[in-house]
Amino acid sequence: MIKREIAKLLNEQINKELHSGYLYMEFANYYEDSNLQGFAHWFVKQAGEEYEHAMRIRTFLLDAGEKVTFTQLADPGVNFSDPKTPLIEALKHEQFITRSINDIYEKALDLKDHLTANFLQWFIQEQGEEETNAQHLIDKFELSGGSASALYLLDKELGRRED
Ligand code: OFO
Repeated sequence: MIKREIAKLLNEQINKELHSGYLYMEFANYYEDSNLQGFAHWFVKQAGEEYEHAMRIRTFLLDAGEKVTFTQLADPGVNFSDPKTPLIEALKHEQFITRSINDIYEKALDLKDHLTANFLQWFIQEQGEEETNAQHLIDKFELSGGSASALYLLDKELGRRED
């Protein structure tokens, strides 16, 4: 049994993960429109991961005998004027998700819900990796120094992301 309060937070976290995917697909739309198909591909892959995160929480809740409910996804509400901005927004978004996961983890520990706390360890690790990846994208973009040829090569590299 997991605590009711925790089940509610995990349901909300499903929505946040789905929203992350929705947001990243909008980033991909922007990059497609900017002829940066490699960047677009990278964010399509990331959106797929977000969907998997949502389903991982859904399965956990169902296995614990809890009801799962989805709510409406918010408009991504993004409007970019240059290709670096989505990368910065992605890092900020991952930091927001990390705080959200950490809050649920701390609440689970407060309520002695060790099953959920243990389940969330995977997400804590994953968030560390996602923040690192988001920072690396910014670093690589900055290394390109605005040069079209360097951006072209970075786009090619990002287009090779497999998972
Ligand atoms: Fe689900 O890890 Fe990103 O947001």
